[in-house]
Amino acid sequence: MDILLANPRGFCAGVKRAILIVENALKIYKKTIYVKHELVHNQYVIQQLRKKGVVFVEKISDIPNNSIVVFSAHGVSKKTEKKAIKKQLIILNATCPLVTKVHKEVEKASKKNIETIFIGHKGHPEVIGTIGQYNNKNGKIHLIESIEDVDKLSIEKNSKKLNYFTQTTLSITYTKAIIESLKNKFPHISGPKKEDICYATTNRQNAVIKLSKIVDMIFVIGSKNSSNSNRLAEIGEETGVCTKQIESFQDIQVNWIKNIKYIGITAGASAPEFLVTQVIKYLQKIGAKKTKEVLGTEEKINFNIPKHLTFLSS
Ligand code: 2E4
Ligand code: SF4
Repeated sequence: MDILLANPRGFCAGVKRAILIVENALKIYKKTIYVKHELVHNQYVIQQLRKKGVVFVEKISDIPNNSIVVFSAHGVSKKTEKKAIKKQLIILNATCPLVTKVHKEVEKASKKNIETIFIGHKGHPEVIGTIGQYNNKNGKIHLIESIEDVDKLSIEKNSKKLNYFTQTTLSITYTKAIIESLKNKFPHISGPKKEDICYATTNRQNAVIKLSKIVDMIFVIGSKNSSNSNRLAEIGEETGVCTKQIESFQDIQVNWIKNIKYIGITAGASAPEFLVTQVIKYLQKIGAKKTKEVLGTEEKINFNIPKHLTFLSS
């Protein structure tokens, strides 16, 4: 058996930035750092930060007044931000800049009273945060998840203008199909030039598709609540190659890989590289021979962290 590694895989610029914000905040403030929601959707990242004293909460009301709060990479609604301000919390915003970009677009539509359609997964924190930028009693924002939802959509009859935006981690192919059906039903709808799906999501999905052409099985390393990891597993499966989503090497069952000659590995944007290394080591222990990277789009994107948190990082 040989191992083929998807490239790019694993941490994206938004995740690296979020983790650096929390790590530097720990060093600078030397106080408990509270994080609203899991900073990123990976249980190993969360475990490591917990060990360093970080406290994760789901509600702002669970944080003592005047404490330090970090907003997770998925972003928060205006309401949540207001609650944090009211409690006089010091806010460190680890929302990915590419999520913030969508927030600003939705906010603009809200201010202009433009009825808006948001494509995303119900209940996901990014979706709650982004929809929560639409703060207008006269306008409306509709959440849709599928083509069937487009069929069911009813828009105000006198709505001359209509916008759409999307979650950053959706499936490229399926989202294109939803947008096409939106455009068929509402020819006057307008949205971003490209969907709001980010560069990292796009590159990781393309890398899995490339991998699927040369392997007999794919491992996607990523937690079950990670939308972008779930999409990678779905896309792998859609190519017809048996795909297993795993948290770590411990989830691997030897009988899965009995007759496998080429095994592909990728990791979601929130999955640390040490989990990939562990899987490789485990597979080598049970007989894997060569390991090779399958190169896709090179990534050079890097996001700065807020200036007051930078002096520690070189
Ligand atoms: C924010 C936006 O959104 P997803 O569930 O994929 O988040 P995860 O934490 O797994 O990945 C990082 C991230 C954060 C992706 N997009
Ligand atoms: Fe930002 Fe994209 Fe990474 Fe999400 S997957 S944190 S939008 S770079």
